[in-house]
Amino acid sequence: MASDPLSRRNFLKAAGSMAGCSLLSPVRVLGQSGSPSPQSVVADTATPADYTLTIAVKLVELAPNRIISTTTYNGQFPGPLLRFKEGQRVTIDIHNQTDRPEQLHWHGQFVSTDVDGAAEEGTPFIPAHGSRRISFVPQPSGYRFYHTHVRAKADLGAGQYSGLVGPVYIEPKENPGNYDREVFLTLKEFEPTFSRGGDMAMDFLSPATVEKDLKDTGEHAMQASLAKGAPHGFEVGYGSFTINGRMLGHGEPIRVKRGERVLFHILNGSATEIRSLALPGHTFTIVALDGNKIPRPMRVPGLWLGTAERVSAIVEMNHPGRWIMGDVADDDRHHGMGIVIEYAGEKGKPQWVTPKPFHWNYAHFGGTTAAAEPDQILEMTFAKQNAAQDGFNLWTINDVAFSEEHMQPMFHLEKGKRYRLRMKNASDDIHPIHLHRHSFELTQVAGQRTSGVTKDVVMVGGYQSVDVDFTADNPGLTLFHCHQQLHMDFGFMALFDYI
Ligand SMILES: [Cu+2]
Repeated sequence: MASDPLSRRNFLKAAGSMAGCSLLSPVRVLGQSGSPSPQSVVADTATPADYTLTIAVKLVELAPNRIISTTTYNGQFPGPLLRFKEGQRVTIDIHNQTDRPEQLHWHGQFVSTDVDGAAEEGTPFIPAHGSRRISFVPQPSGYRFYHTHVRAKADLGAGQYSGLVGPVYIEPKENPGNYDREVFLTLKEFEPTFSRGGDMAMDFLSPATVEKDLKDTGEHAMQASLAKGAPHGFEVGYGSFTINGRMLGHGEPIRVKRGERVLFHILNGSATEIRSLALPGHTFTIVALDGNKIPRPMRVPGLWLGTAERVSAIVEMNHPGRWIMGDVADDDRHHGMGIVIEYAGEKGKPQWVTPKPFHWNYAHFGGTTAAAEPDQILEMTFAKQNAAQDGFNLWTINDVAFSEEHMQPMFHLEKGKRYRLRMKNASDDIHPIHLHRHSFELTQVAGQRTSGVTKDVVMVGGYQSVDVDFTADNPGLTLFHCHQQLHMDFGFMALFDYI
């Protein structure tokens, strides 16, 4: 959702120049030894860490004369691609040069609570102007990522509104890929502002089945709030849209050759938005979702990604030209959400062709066998209290809004058991739901049974229900939340513990 007509004009003006500026091109600072810090508790600082990540406010050039100030990892956006080897322990020094305590979350990995990067689970903060050395065994293999995990609330400079997002690839023990090369893309908006209500696409999920009781509950609550004179709760819009930190037309194009098979690893690094992506004249063969192989590769015309979701897809380059791979929302693409794909020897203005509307159905990627039955079903209902907290929507799970005062675990797990989370969404928003330190198997999506799709984020559509199953195999406090920053900051979290 683009927010600002002025910035749109600036973009159109800037779009005239196509110079590939390298002022702030990514700088590799990995593998450097971290400087010893008084706050490193367990660190043997005489031994260099394998990786160093430094959190600091820096300038990022999204386009010529579009230079923003934001918090980054190692002075770049996205943060450096970290390539780990499955099962091979890594040591990482994290330096925080900002004025606020930070958390660095290893999204999608099965790590312990002391390094996972969620204060709610008990991970220590990286103190302001301090450091922390951590160590863990990367797993499972595949496309993961790292990002900040602090609550931003009304502060649009904090949390994932900042540039604190970077990709991780954990090399599997054997490499099954049939492709010529890999390209990592991080989709991310900048220059956030608050508005009243949004216009995000909501009709792309399939099946479209809504549950009447959820709809009645949600609409009744909304009508009651508006009838009392409440405005719509705040939403966030953005002034600039980027892929790998560059607005469309201002980064290096992806240069390809006819016949090449390019494996794209695409991350939605947004704080709040759902993104789409299409490439005119080409299709995507999806091989993995959230870094986990799907039962069989599946060809689709375009992609939809909720906040924090990843898609790995092979594109066979068989349609020469200069093309825009971009968001299907014209406004967001015109504000920068796209990247140029350039075939060798091709010149001219990059072309965009609006695709036919396409839907996104997780069950299409599933297997044909039935999912295993769970030992226990845990029911959850998500609800919105419109504009209930200082004008922000307040979110509840089973009528409880999570807060510093209400952090007691809501669900209790026994190690080794298989649980089914039955998530019912009594709001009209789509929620990208995330479970820490575990992954889950999709077993029911809006009334359609499925199996075999393993993820760590799933979009639950408005007034829909989704079931996901997981095995409780990583003891310790485990955070469950909506990954939409405005939702997680205002109540949409719950904790699991192991009994
Ligand atoms: Cu949400």
